[in-house]
Amino acid sequence: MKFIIVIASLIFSFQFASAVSNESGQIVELKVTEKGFVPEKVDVKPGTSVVLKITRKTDNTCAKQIKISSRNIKKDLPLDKAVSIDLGKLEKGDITFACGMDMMTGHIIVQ
Ligand SMILES: [Cu+2]
Repeated sequence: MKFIIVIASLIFSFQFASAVSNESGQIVELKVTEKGFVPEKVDVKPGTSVVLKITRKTDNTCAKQIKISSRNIKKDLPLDKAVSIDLGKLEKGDITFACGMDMMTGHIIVQ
């Protein structure tokens, strides 16, 4: 329920961003396929509020969890069901995400 409100308010702020404020937000969609996390690299601008939306599309993967060590986040990824992770406003740097065993990784590059 909380995620729905977050997403709804993000969509709302997108639509009115230019008129009301210069706050920027972005929903980053990731998929888990046989190749791993797709896309493997995501570029965002510093100061952007990011919500990750991850959908696992295959059972043929070890990435049935996503782990973001720098944020102490570990979440199960059910098949074909989008999981949202609100990362808040991102500062310059590199956020690494991985499967539960750190075998498959990807990056959010903030620059
Ligand atoms: Cu793994």
